[in-house]
Amino acid sequence: MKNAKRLNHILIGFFIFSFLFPLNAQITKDEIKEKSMDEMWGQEISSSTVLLSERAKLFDQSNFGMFIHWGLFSNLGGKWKDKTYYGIGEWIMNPRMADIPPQEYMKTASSFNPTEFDAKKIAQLAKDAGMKYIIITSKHHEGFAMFDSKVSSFDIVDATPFGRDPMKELAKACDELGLGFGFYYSHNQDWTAPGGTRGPKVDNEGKTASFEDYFYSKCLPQVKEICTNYGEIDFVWFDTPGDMDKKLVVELVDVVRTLQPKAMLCSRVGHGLGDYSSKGDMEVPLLNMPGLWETCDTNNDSWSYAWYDNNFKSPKEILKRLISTVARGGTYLFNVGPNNKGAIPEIGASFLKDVGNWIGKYPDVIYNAGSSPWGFALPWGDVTTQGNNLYLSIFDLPSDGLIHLPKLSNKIKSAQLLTDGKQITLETDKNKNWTTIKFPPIYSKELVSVVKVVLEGEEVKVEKTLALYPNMPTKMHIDHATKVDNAEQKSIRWMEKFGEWKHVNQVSNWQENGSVEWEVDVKTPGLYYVLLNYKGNGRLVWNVSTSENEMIQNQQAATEKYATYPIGIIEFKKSGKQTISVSLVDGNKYSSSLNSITLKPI
Ligand code: FHN
Repeated sequence: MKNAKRLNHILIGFFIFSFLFPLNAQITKDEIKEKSMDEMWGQEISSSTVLLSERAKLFDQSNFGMFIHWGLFSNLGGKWKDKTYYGIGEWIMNPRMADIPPQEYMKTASSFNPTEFDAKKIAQLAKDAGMKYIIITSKHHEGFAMFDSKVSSFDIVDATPFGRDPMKELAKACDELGLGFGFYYSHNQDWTAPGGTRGPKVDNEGKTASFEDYFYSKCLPQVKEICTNYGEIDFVWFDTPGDMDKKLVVELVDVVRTLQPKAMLCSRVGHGLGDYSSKGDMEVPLLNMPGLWETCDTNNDSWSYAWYDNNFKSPKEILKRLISTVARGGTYLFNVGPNNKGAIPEIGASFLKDVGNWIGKYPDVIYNAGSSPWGFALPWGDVTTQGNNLYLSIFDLPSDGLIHLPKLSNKIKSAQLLTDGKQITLETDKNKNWTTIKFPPIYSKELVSVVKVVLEGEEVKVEKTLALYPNMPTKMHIDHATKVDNAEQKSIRWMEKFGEWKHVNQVSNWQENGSVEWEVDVKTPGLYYVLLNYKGNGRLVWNVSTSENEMIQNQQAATEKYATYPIGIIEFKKSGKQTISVSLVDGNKYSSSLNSITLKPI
């Protein structure tokens, strides 16, 4: 069903990154600081012919998969020579973390003995979590093969006391449980193979090694191995292509297409040769996106196991991010990191089981679900669809229990709260543009309550303008703005801890008369608090005005991190469509960066 909508978008280009990493250049530590890992992502896909194919089904319909980062880095767990390095654990050997020389790093394999690895248990966890497939690191940037590789002895069978091929065991366990299975493979970066990007520049004999040397002696043959020795696989997830030569990427893709015609390739293979687009790490977009795409996210802060990282996302947070990804039209690939013993940390595992229990009760919210007709999340939660049925997932129930659906033209046949196996019919009310569902005054123990709304009419008809809610704060991001004048709008991203990405759209570089405008449909006239979220320095004076010529102006502090500040109270005198605009009156015009405005009923 999502496919049908997607066919309207035959050519989809995600040309996001213009500066790519120079292949095989001599890299200094300073340059590494400059060339961040995001500059190596590849998000574009060139065609959507895959949309109708059988092989797209698993990805397109299941909407939820397990990602696993497991490697030699898991044995170190974020620690090197008694010192802890905070950030994504799989990058520990990088100069920005512990800066471990390749030869020294490779020796750590002799102490890697993950005796608690239990493929059946991991596959069962994915199944219990409601996930439909597993994608696991067969070789990450460190260059260590987590499978039995005949091409390199730097692999789990030859170089560790463990001596087993865990990928064989996991592929089999997935097959037995009816789960899809695929491999992550770092094709461009290889930090221990001579010639690999960011790897040694010379081989063991001191001879200069080119990228092609690495590619033909290790990368291509290993990809043949993972595509030959593990039965039918569903995915090959290449990562950080950087500016790899197209000819080489084409060769890799040919190998996968020949040996595993059913396997889907993510866009990070490079050169637009993937089947679906992979968003930036940990990025759940705010607006619906067409085409086949995925967001990969992790259950704590790091992708791989780090001893200190128990900042696990709660079951409710996971559900919110999963549902919102599906509501935007995407698929959610959620990562876990087994530890040095091969076991998945208990807290994260138990949270995933809670998620799975919830999905078991509300499968229609996730599987084969369509995106929200509103095109963005609503203040109380988000909406997914099955044909003409809306599934309202309520993350934050307003205190008056009224769930407002703005600008929905269809009449409602029925609205039912799905709870504890029972269906409770809810009262609904339609007043001009606003449909309201009355939530019963009962205590729901659900992480996220679900209301199924059956609509009249052939198709769902919604006008996609923003609305001002009378009973909840309405947060409007730059992504939702209808106009940006004389100021610069751009998407930015940064790492909180090393490798932990945050993404926002912001407006900065304010010129004379610079402003950002949002169009909102006001339900209830009255007074609303105005809060702005921004970063900058010193103190800033902001002006907020409406199309009814109401205006407030105030000064507030600014910090280098985004923070929310109250600006004052503004009045909406009439209901209906109005605009609200924000401008920077005084302060650093270049660096002051606005991210969102929130209007809160008093
Ligand atoms: O550098 C990797 C990182 O370690 C991790 O594997 C993520 C997962 O998407 N991919 C790269 C950075 O984007």
